[in-house]
This record gives sequence, structure tokens and C-alpha cells, in this order.
Amino acid sequence: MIYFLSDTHIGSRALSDYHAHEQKVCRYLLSLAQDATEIYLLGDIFDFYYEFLWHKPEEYRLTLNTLRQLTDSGIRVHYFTGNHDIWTFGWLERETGVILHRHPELMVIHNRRCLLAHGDGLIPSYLMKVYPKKVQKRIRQFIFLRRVFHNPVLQRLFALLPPAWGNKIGYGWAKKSREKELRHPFGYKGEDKEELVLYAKEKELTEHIDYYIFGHRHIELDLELSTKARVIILGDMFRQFTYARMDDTGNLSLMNFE
Ligand SMILES: [Mn+2]
Repeated sequence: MIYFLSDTHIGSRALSDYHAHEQKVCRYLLSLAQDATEIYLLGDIFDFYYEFLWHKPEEYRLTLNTLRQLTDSGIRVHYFTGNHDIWTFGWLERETGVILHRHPELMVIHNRRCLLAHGDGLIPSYLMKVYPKKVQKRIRQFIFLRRVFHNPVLQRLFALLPPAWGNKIGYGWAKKSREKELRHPFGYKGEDKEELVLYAKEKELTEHIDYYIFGHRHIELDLELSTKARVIILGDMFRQFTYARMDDTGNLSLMNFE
């Protein structure tokens, strides 16, 4: 079996007991070991993750050990960075044995063409022009922040901060975005408005993908396009505990944990 999950947001200070949440996620991950050959982690696994120069994220030791246990048992674990856990500079791979991906990847899995990505920043370019000014501004701010977060010079500078300060800033920023989402869950916008669906539709004009698999949106979606391509949005492992499973014949289904 092959498993796909995203948005665990481990360590989120928006949860009253984030240790209990981390334990539950690790219990789930270990439960996959019984029949998993591969596991795809599609981003935002940690709510805030930064490898500072003088401090590595040891606070996630339980998860790090769990991932190491999975990879040691021969399971290939793919780790896609999201928009909360961009800041790994090699330590995570060494510590856990995961295979790191920083960009969307097209992979053939059990004969199915799969496009795998966290999903942040995937907006068809024509959409920007038709959006109202207010929405355009919000997206531009997001893209600007995304550039700042991905900038190697700024990343180095931030890594020099005393870890206590850096973590305070990081966890605080992440907590705010989680709280906002919990207060107003952004529901499915519909086939003609949901950016990731429109992105898939645009891509289908030039090539065919069997499964588009995304995270990021914290909604559960399994939609078949007219080209028979399926767009899967995984929900999350934060509040909904949903994930996807692919069997040996390439059939994919959305599942629920506990
Ligand atoms: Mn995200």
C-alpha cells in the first residue's frame, strides 16, 4: 500500500495539547508500517520547523524518531516541504532518512501518472486578472511572503537568530494562521473557483495526469475532471484526520483515521 497525507501541523500552539496531537499522528504513522511500501508526506508536517545554526528542532524528537523507524524498516518516505516547514537545510534528511522534495513532482506510481505537491502558490496565471482587486492584493502579499521565506540569504540570517527568539516568531506566526483557519474554515469554493482544480484543468489542456494529489487547503476533495483525471485534496491530519491510500492496482481512496 502507498499512503498520502499532509498538513499534520505538528507542534501547533493553536492546540491546547499539541503533545497529545503529535502522539496521535505518530501512532497513525506507525500503524501504516504494517503494509506500507511508500509514504508521501505532502507538506506542512510541522507547524513551524527551522534548523537554526545553534539549535536543531529537537522538540520534534518523537516525530523524528517515528520517521526514522519507518525508513529503517525499508519504507520509502517522501517529504514534500509545505509553506510551514520550508526551512530544512539537510539535517531532517540525515536524521530521519526521508527523501526531500522542494517542488511539485510528477511521478509514475503503479502505472498512474501522479502530480504531487503541497499546493501553495499553484494558481493559474489567467486567474489573477479576473480576480477582484482585494483578492489580487491578498495573493500578491502571499507570493511576496513566499519569496521572502524561500530567499537563501534571508534564510541564513534568520538561522543566526537565538533559537528562542526565532521560534517565538515562527510559532506565533504559525499559530495565528491556524487559529484563523479554525475560526473560519475555508470551505470548497466549487469546481469553477477552486485554484487547485483550475490549475489541474489548465494542465490537462497540454498533458494528461491520472491523479493530482494536493494538501494545503484542509478540505477533502475527490473530483473527476472531464479528461478522467482526478483531483484529490487530502483534507488534513490536524482536525479531520483524513488521508489517501493507493492499492497495488493503482486504485486510490480517501480514508479516515480513528
Ligand atoms: Mn499549507
